[in-house]
Amino acid sequence: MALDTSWYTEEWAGQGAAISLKIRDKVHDEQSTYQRIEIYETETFGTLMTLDGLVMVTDRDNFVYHEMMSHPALFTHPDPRRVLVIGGGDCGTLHEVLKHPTVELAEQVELDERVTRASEKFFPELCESNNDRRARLHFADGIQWVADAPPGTYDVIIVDSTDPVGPAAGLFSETFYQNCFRALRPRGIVVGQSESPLFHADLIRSMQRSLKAAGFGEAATLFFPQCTYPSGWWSATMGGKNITLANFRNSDTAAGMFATRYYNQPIHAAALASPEFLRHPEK
Ligand code: AG3
Repeated sequence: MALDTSWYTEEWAGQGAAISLKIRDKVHDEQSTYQRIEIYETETFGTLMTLDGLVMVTDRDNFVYHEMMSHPALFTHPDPRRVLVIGGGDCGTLHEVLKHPTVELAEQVELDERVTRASEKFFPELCESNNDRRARLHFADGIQWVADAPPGTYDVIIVDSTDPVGPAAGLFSETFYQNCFRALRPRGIVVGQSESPLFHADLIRSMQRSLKAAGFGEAATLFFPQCTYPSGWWSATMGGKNITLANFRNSDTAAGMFATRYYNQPIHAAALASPEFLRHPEK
């Protein structure tokens, strides 16, 4: 299907703004049980996957998001061995998690198996580690998975979800965080993608409040650019169970245990700095 000279556009609901990417071709279009999965070849951002018309991943900029969803939490934990990824069906987060030599088990619980199958075909580099002996791919409801997990199962839980609407809404609730708290071992960390600081500051504030109400002693938000997501500015919010989120294994990150393209020790420290309007909720 040749669509030369066309543009893909995601309009940012209620913001009077949008992102457009020039596309060469549409290479996949499928309605799964849960959502519409579309894949395009773009002119300058490589392959693009959208779910229900919203940008999920492009070849060109996904490294920033996937590294920031994984490495800050994993380098804050003193010894992350068992990691759960909820959502993350493109497997990019799983790929970053498996770079950590301490990790013994990385389970991914994605609702829609079709997202992972499409990703295996169109984003092979994100799926490179799917056959790692430490990786387990499950296709199930992540909310139920965490509710059913025995207490103290995981060291780190990463919530790589879609926007907080539809099936993903429950992944931003206090009940879900209570279940995460229970499913984490002492010193455990939960981190979830928390949308745009510019467009969704209230969501970030409410996530921090819900994490604390669910028992997490500390909540901290990481800020980073993500040029193809709404506003181009994104965040991830962590909750720590008896652990200080401001400290991390500096020496390990600085030593460059493995290759990254965005994350490093100064980026980690800088990403924890909050803008004024989020430090003072009234602004
Ligand atoms: N997770 C974040 C998707 C949110 C994007 N929102 C939007 N385009 N409106 C994507 C999955 C990456 N592994």
